[in-house]
Amino acid sequence: MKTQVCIIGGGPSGLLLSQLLHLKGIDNVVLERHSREYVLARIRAGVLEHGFAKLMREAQCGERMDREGEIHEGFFIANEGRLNRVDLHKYSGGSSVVVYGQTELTRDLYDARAQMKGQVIHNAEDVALHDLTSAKPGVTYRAGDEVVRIECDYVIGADGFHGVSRKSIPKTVLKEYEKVYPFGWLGVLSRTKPVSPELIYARHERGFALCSLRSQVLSRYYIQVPLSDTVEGWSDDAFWAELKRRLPAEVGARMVTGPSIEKSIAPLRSFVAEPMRYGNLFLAGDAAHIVPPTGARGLNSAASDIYYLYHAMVAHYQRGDESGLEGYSAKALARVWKAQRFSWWMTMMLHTFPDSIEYDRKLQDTDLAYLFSSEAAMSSLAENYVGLPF
Ligand code: RFL
Ligand code: PHB
Repeated sequence: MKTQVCIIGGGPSGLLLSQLLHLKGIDNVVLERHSREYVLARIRAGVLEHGFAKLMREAQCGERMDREGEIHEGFFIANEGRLNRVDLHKYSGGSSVVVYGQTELTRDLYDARAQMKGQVIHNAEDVALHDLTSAKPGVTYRAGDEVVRIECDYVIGADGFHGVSRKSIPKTVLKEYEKVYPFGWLGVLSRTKPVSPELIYARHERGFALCSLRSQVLSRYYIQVPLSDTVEGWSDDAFWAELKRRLPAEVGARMVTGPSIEKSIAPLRSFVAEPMRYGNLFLAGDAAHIVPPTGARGLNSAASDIYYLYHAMVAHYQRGDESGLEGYSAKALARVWKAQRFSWWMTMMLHTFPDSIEYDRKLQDTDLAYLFSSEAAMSSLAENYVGLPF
């Protein structure tokens, strides 16, 4: 099989790039290890930047997002039993974020790919990358007993943190930066009315909690848990009781509880791999970088990679202009590191660290006190949360 661009990974990064390239007449194939149902069962991001939303519209996939997504102009930070509002609209010069689930966004991308007869190959096993530094790299995968080889100009590694692409770059070339946090987030999705129309990030000595939502009838809640905890060890009742304990009393009192329809634990990690290009392989999204979810940056950082790659590919194929591809890694990493800084800061400020000393907790108090007393600090938070320009 021959194509121009072979994309590994049918998550949001891979599908969005596939759709954008197809619309510009650039032939591509997506290889996804799992089934469509499996990918759509993963509950992940909920908050999108407008830059991401714009890219979805450009990909002709924005219709349902614009109809069903919610515009949020602020969120709350709860501390010491009180709610403090972050006015994103005011402090970001009139911007906001879109609350629309990654599951729905991925479904929209799959539907668009199917409608345009885009090639998305599911259940592609044993994907392997070959000849990445040659002018004609190849990708092989197994479908049942058959091994298929795809010849292409470029390979895009959009196969997430555990994918094969990043691992195909020699260790002598790749530098990895990593920080692992000593806790995870236990998330519950429930068909209940959200406790607050806007998100609540709660700092509490028992651990961080987050009240988020997918719509006005679908809630998404998280609590910080030790890494040794298991999903089986947390009954729904225990989850709701712990969540309420970590929220201001008036918020806990109005919480509507119900059965969980999804429950999972995600460890928190900061990670960056440099460079994001090796020969004719380009990494994008979680394949190259991970953030703890506290700043809602993960998927949004993937979006800027896709934006840069898309424009670089179009410049190459339409005008023979190589500058975008040559500058991709440096340009993407500059924005990636800013998202890393912001996510790290939000995480450090709002979580309870098992080994923290009193001095650390005083600094957390001071960070929050400064935030809510300084217009400059508030503007910095708002600017980062709504998303830095691409
Ligand atoms: P994905 O979504 O992991 O998709 C990669 C795809 O590649 C496939 N794959 C392979 N395919 C072929 N061959 C192989 N060898 C393969 N190995 C893997 C996988 O099956 C998969 O389908 O990466 P992508 O597309 O880069 O997207 C990244 C986002 O998923 C991620 O950054 C966000 O979910 C992070 N995130 C959030 N981001 C935000 O911007 N806003 C949020 O509010 C937000 N909340 C979150 C989050 C992530 C969370 N978890 C669970 C980590 C909340 C949580 C709890
Ligand atoms: C979510 O709704 O899943 C969500 C929202 C905001 C975050 C992280 C996750 O910071």
